[in-house]
Amino acid sequence: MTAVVTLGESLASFRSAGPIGFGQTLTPHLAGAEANVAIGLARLGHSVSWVGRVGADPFGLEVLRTLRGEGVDVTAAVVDDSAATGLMFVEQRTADLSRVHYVRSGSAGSKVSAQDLPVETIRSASLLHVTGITPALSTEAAEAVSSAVAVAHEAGVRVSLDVNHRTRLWSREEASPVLRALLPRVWQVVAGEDELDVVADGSEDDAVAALLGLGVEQVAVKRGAAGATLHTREGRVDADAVGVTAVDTVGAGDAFCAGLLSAVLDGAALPEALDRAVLLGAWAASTTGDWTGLPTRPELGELLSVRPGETHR
Ligand code: KDG
Repeated sequence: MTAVVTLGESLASFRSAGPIGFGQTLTPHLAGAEANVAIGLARLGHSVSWVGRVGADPFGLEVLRTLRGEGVDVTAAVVDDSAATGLMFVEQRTADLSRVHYVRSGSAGSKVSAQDLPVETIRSASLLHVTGITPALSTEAAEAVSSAVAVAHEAGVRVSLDVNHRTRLWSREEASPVLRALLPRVWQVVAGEDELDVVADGSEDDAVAALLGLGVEQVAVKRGAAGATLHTREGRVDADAVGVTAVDTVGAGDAFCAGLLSAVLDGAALPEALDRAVLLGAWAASTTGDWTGLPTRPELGELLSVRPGETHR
């Protein structure tokens, strides 16, 4: 039985080692916030299904092959021969500045619709995980998310929403009403401290109080190298970030979600759940690629005892 269902767009991402230019090398990878979370969960031994559309092109087939290879169920995924798989380019402009360029308008992934949902799989899952990226892609994609959330909520399945505000896809003003409409059916909100205002107003305490007042049960706030906080009606739990050498922070937020959801599935207490979330974030930030360096279950704790430059023999 599938423990977690996630819904979104998976893309082919092309990464540069420096400024993008003709004659430079780009390395292809699988990207997409929901796919990253799915792989993080699968590596920790959880059963997870990814739902979405890819184009009938080499990138779409490679997306499905990679997800399958990582142990993610893609039986509900649709290969759409009327549109291309979405692309993104991650340009390492300087050592400290990465820029994302999307070629995804009208992509197969943006055409995901409520008709694509594996309703019975969602109803029998423990969790549904969605992000604020998918509703930005198209009206049909926004309806697919809202319908999946309704199906899950009605069946008593906990809904996790990562705000994941992508300014290159939509403004705060556009995102706010769409994501806020989902909140009464959402069990967990995950947000960076700079994007909490997309879903609630005021200071962090005010925003959290408003979310809990709507029926949200837990709110995770990510602060990058400054750690994270998990708020519930019982109060707050804080965790420091795990001290690592950050080489690539893209995907760290998705890894954080995977860690949190994994701990929830294991029935862990809140402090342990938050610790696992920041630990997974550290694995992602200290390895290259959105998800390539994420740990298997036996590797999970290894990062906690590592000193810079260490070799385990
Ligand atoms: O969270 C990492 C994502 O940004 C990346 O994999 C692609 O989903 C993505 C997006 O839309 O930015």
